[in-house]
Amino acid sequence: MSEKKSKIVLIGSGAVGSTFAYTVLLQGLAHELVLIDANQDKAEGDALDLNHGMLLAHPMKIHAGDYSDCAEADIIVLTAGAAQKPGETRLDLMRRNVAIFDSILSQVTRYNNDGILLIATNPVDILTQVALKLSGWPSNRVIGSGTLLDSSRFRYLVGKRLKVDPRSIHGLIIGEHGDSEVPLWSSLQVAGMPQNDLPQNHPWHLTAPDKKVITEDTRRAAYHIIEKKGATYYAIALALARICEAILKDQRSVLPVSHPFEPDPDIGPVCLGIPCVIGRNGVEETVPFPLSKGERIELRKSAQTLKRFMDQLGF
Ligand code: 6V0
Repeated sequence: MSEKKSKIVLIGSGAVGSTFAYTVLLQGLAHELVLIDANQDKAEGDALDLNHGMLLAHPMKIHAGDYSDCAEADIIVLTAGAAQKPGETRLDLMRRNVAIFDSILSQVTRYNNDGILLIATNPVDILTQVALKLSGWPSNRVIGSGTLLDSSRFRYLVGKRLKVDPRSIHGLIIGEHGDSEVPLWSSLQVAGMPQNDLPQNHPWHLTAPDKKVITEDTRRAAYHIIEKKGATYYAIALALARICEAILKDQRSVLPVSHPFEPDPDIGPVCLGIPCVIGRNGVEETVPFPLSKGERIELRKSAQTLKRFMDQLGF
């Protein structure tokens, strides 16, 4: 029996999209990768450039295409978006990105109705919810990159402070990918040891000021990078590739992605970063997670922030 060939379609071959495409090639993640962009020359140029490195990385089929190539795609990754214009409000930018998603998704759903949508375009939680509604696809198959990148930044910063490999640190950021995100200090573990249980004289103990600095540095990470080089793309590209890997290899990895969650019946379900089991069907399960009283309040606020934007957008 021949193995089913895996296919990823990328829509938006800008800084994030083309770096993701390069990551897919380096990791040999799929049999076929199709690049679509409103700027067709950019998609074609990227495809050529990537093809010229193929024999030095992984053999796979990479080409620029159009929406008919979405047929039979396992994953359709959306990194297309408008850049903020000078003086433009966050809400106006959101409205333009909603309009872009509307036109893209009406095309995608003409050719594919059983793939998985993976959204990275910002504001990612809002656009995941918009994509869920516009596509009409079930929520297990519409995934936002959520707080995977933020959690990776968080673990990196905790590891740096403790001088420990971040892979030995388990910790999550949940909620909005953005200013209201919530670090779960109450469940942080270092080498399997709950951080909160460590005595003050333990080398891995974190003080309240340490936590404040790490929280702030995690929240401000994107701003710092954008101040220095105008955009962030390497780490988000790796985060997107990690989600694709979990899906295509049916790994059932627990990753904090954007998925509908109801922290309070008064707010109702909103898409935000929560830990989910990711496998061949996308979100296979959501994972119940413990919260301290303070974290519960912060998560509620984060959900409220997102709900307000959804209401303003009329969704
Ligand atoms: P970019 O380099 O401007 O690329 C955007 C691309 O989208 C361009 O190539 C455009 O031509 C293309 N595009 C625009 N409209 C359309 C359309 N209708 N159809 C097809 N293609 C279109 O931006 P960059 O790659 O830096 O960022 C892309 C998005 O990712 C932005 O919304 C960022 O804010 C967001 N990010 C999300 C992150 C996350 O953690 N979720 C992290 C970093 C960036």
